[in-house]
Order: sequence, then C-alpha cells, then structure tokens
Amino acid sequence: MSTCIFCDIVEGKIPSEIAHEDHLAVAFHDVSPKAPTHVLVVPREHLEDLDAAQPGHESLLGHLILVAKEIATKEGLADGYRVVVNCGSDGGQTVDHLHVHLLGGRPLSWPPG
Ligand code: DGP
Repeated sequence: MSTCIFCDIVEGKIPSEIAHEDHLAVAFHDVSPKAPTHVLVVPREHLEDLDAAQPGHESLLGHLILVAKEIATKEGLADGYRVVVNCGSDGGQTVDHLHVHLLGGRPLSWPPG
C-alpha cells in the first residue's frame, strides 16, 4: 500500500476534484485552497521534491508548467496567476510528492511569507 497521498490521488484511490489528466500528470483542486483557484499539478511518477529531479526530467518539468498554464486559461485567469513549487521544509513543502501550485483569482502579494 502506498504511503504517498498524491500517489493515491493519481491512482484514484483517494477522491479529488480532478482538473486535468494525461499520461504524465494529474491536476486536482487543493483541499485547502489559498486563492479562488488553487490547483496542484503532480507528475504520475513519484518524485519526492524538486531536488529529486534529474537531467532527463526536463520535459516532465516543462510539461507540469504548461499544464498549469492550460488550466489557468481554462479557469479564466486572464488577470494573471502564480505558479509555485515549494521544496523542503524551508520552502514550506508539506507533501513529499513533487507538485506545482497554480494560484489565481485574486491579487497575490509578494514576497511570500
Ligand atoms: P505544499 O505545502 O507545497 O507541500 O502543498 C501541499 C498542498 O497539498 C497543500 O496546499 C494542501 C494539499 N493537500 C494535502 N492533502 C491533500 C489531499 O488529500 N487532497 C487535496 N486535494 N489536496 C491536498
């Protein structure tokens, strides 16, 4: 049995509100949204975090960003949006499966906390 909640979501073992699915990635709405639109784009492959990415993952990483952009378009985020990857404890990562946050639907302050 998997111990990774995002692997369980990717495999359909845990329900989620799916925004996009393809052969490389799954995107679903965050259970605790920080903005009117808050979607997580995750690779089907279990990579713990961005640090675990290697040369050879370039196209996968690019794909995750492009999926985020496509969802932003579908969600109508014409005024802009933010794409974020938290890495490690200082980066605020709480789920150890690489994921890209897509946030939008309100003005987002900068810098983040
Ligand atoms: P991070 O802090 O960058 O690791 O973000 C993890 C995000 O994952 C956080 O915003 C909450 C979300 N999350 C955690 N568990 C679940 C879950 O079971 N379902 C969904 N949809 N989101 C989850």
